[in-house]
Amino acid sequence: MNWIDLRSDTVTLPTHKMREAMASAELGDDVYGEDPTVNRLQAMAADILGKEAGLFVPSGTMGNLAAILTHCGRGDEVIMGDCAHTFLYEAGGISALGGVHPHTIPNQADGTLLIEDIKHAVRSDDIHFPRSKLLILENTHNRCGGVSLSQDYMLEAAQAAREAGLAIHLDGARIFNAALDQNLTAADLVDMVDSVTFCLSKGLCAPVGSVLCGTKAFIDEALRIRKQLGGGMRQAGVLAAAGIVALEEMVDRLSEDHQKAKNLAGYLAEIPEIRLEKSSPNTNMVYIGLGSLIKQDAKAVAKGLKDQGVLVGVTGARQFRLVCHYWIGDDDLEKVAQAFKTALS
Ligand code: TLP
Repeated sequence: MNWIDLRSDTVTLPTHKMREAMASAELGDDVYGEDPTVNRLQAMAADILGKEAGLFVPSGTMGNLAAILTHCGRGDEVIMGDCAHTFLYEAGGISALGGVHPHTIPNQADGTLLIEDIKHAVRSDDIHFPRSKLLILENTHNRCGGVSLSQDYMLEAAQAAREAGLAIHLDGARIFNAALDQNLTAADLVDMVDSVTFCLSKGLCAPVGSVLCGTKAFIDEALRIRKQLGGGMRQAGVLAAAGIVALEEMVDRLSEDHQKAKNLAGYLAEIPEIRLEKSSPNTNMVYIGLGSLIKQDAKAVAKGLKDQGVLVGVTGARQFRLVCHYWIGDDDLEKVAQAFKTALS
C-alpha cells in the first residue's frame, strides 16, 4: 500500500540528494574528532544558530539528555513544563541515568510557562531542597499543538531564569519551524539560551541525528557525556552528510509543510464530527478531536483510517495528531479528509 503517513515528521525518509551525499561522504573516526563531514555539520549548525560549537548526536532525546547532564549533577533539579517532551517522552532518562530531579510547572495552552511559575519554582538555599539548576523551554511545542513561542517570550523567560541563577536549555527539535512561524532566523530565537538541541531527522528529512549547540566549553563537556551515554559514533559522517543537505536544502521549504497543515485543517474542519484542537493548525501539526456523536474511540477510528492507507497519531482517547511533511503530497490532503468521513460513517 502507498501509505499517507501523518503520524509524525520523524517518519520522513532521506531525499535522493541525501542518499547521494551519504554514499560519497568523506569519512574518519569521529571519536578521534577526525570525521571531516561530522566536523563540517557541527560547525555549520553552530554557525546557523549563532553558537560557538555544535555536537552531532544520534537523536533529539540524546541531545536533550546530554545537555541536561552537562548542566546538572546528581540531585540537581530542572524546571520544565508538564507537557514538555523532556518530561513526557524521554523515558525518564534524566532521572534514570543522571539522578536529575524534574520539577514540572503547568504548560499554558500556547506552550509557554508563566513567568511567575518559573520564579516560584526556583528553590531557596535549604538542605531539604534539591538545587535548581536549569530551565527547559520547547519551541515549537509539540504537545501544545506544534505552537511556536515568540522571541519576546523566550527573552522574558530566559531573563527570569538567569536572574534566579539558572541556565537555560531549549528543546528546539523543530526550531526551524518555529523561526519560520515567527518570521525570524533560528539564531534570533536561540540567542538567549545557553544550549539548544535541534533535529535533522524530522521535517528536515535526514535519516538520523540532531545537533546540540552551545559555548565551546559547554560542548567540550557534553562531548564527554555523549561518550558516557554510548553516543560516540565512529564514521558518523555517513549520517552527517545527510544532515548537511538537510540544512542546505530543507529548511526554507518547511513553509510548504505549514501550508499543507493549513489546507488539511481546512478540509477536516468541514467534517461536522471533527473539531480542531490546540488552536490547530500550528506550524506543521494538526490536532483534532472527535465530536460527542461519534461512538468509536480514536484507536478504532485510526484502525479504520489505516485500512484506507492513512496513518495518524493517536494522542488521546478521542484525539489525533496529524503531522505534515515533505512526503505528504498536496493531493493527499483531500484523501485524508475523505478517509476520515469513511471511517466515521
Ligand atoms: N518527538 C516524537 C515523539 O517522541 C513524540 C514525535 O513524533 O513528535 N523534542 C521534541 C519536541 C520532539 O518532538 C521529539 C520527538 C524529541 C525531542 C526527540 O527526538 P528523537 O525522536 O530524535 O529522540
